[in-house]
Amino acid sequence: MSIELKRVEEFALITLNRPDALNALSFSLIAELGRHFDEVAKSDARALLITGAGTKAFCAGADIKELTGRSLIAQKEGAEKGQAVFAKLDKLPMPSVAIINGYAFGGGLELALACTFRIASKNAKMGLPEIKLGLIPGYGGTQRLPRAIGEPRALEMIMTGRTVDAEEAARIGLVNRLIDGDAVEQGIAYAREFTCYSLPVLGYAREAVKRALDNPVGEGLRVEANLSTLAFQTADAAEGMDAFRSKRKPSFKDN
Ligand code: CO8
Repeated sequence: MSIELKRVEEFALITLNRPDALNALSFSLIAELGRHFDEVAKSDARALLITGAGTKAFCAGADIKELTGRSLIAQKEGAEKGQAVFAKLDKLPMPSVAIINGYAFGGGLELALACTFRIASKNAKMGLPEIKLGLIPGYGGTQRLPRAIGEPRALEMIMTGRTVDAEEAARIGLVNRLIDGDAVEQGIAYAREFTCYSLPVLGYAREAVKRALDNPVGEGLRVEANLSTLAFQTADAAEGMDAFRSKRKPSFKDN
């Protein structure tokens, strides 16, 4: 039972590897995940891919067996720790992709929602079933799900706890794309569609779009003006525009 971090070509790959419990996240696994995110942040990986071991589950959520018999304070600290670990994904210098290769429930879907993108195999099933346990999501689901799919659909998923299959997830924008075949290979192919561009400029795009959902539009537009001006100052912008004028392929250097 562990979380594996390895390098696959130009990517960091995290595999949640606890198949006997459908890759459920115990508190110690969440802490381990946080340490791996810190390591990835320092690496030169062009994107982080996260998937689950086996073909049955991405992650079936928080480890339910650990959730009982805890004091109110411990419970709140547990939620805050999980939220802080998942929030590290936003701060990574590179984008992240959740490859949802089976069940993604509760904290598992919340982990996927914290990634920049989500792709899912056709057998994937997703939901926030906490309500069936007498709970509500605690690792960011109430905040990130409405941002991804809108308030009415998010409220329905959270208040009914119902399971959404892969096709519906793609239709409502819960996942970006459905994949077929080897999940990691598909994840790599998906990531290469954007990691061929300048990493810092991709970072400005992520930051600007993130602010769109957190700020009033006027403030968001100011952020966009500042970040797009920063993008203009990069050597990669000079290269991209020169390549266009010279009718050649740009060669971005991440600076
Ligand atoms: N936690 C612990 N063990 C789990 C979990 C889980 N979330 N999910 C599955 N397992 C275990 C099962 O207990 C079982 O173990 P065993 O063989 O020892 O009995 C094994 O994994 C296989 O599971 P099933 O036999 O149930 O497999 P099925 O294919 O029949 O069903 C399901 C798969 C539908 C995914 C089913 O396992 C299920 O409903 N799991 C629970 C899903 C769920 O409710 N997830 C939400 C958990 S709560 C949460 O994530 C809250 C996050 C915020 C918390 C903040 C707190 C601090």
